[in-house]
Amino acid sequence: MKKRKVFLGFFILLLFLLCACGRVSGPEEDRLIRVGFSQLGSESDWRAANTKSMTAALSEQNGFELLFDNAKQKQENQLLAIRNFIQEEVDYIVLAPIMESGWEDVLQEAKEAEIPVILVDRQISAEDEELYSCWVGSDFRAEGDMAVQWLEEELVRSGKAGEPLRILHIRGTDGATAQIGRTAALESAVRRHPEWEIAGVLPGEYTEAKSYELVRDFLKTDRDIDVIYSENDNMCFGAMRALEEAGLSYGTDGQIMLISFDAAQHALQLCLEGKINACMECNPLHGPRVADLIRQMERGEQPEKQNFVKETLFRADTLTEDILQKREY
Ligand code: GYE
Repeated sequence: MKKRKVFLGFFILLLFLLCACGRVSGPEEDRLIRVGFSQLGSESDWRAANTKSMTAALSEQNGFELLFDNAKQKQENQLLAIRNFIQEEVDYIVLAPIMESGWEDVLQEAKEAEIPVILVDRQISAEDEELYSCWVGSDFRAEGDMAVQWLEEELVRSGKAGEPLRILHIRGTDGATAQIGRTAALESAVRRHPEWEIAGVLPGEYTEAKSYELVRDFLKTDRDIDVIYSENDNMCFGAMRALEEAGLSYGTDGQIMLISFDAAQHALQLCLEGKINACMECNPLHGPRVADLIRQMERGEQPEKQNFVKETLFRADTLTEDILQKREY
């Protein structure tokens, strides 16, 4: 009897010790990776899809603790957010930079705090490549080139190649990589085509409201437009509203051709209906890609510095309900 009690006591002690040991190694294994994400704003459908993808991928369930900050389209808010993440001693900083310039100081601070920085979506212009670990996003120049190529082909198809063409250009936020690339593609095409003319350049800041106001005012003095090149879907929606109010028709059956970027759900639906002639895809689903980059770095691997996603152009004349149904955003 006594022997049995001693044995039981010993067994309980052993169990206790095992549990205690388990507890020492437990939190290390289950530790969540702390990520501070500075999102630049919530200006567009693209951005909403991007935020959704990022927050879903960097969830607790997937092993992350996410500190999220929406900078409301202001760089100073992003600088504040990053400094806050450094204070919080996060494991990684993810930055969707509103524009390319102005990041050197704050990223130097992150570097000194030994916090790796991952850029997502747009890029930065800093000469020191060591200021960030890697970047994932789109090739915006290639997007612009594809859109312009569609226009060239469309003009050939409709027998209008070589005729004068007036283009209204609605630009995204100045200095953003997406703006720089898409604008450069159009400007280079205009240089190739002496018969093409930029009728006006409107700084739409990627929002529907701003674009609507600018196009509405523009049309008061100039209605002789053949094409609208809108650097995102939401600005295209704003332009459509202004055109309707001005009594101008657009789309496949109208007098003005519309080219849009992003190709999010609503824009694609309008493209299917023939209201937008061509939608250039810009993929916002970077969440799983960023999570993957972090996991690679956690394993001690150095991911590729630049990671481009593949994209395609949708045309009103070839888009189908079936394609639309299969889209994720
Ligand atoms: O095209 C636009 C958004 O940087 C790719 O930003 C992104 C752009 C996108 O506001 O809708």
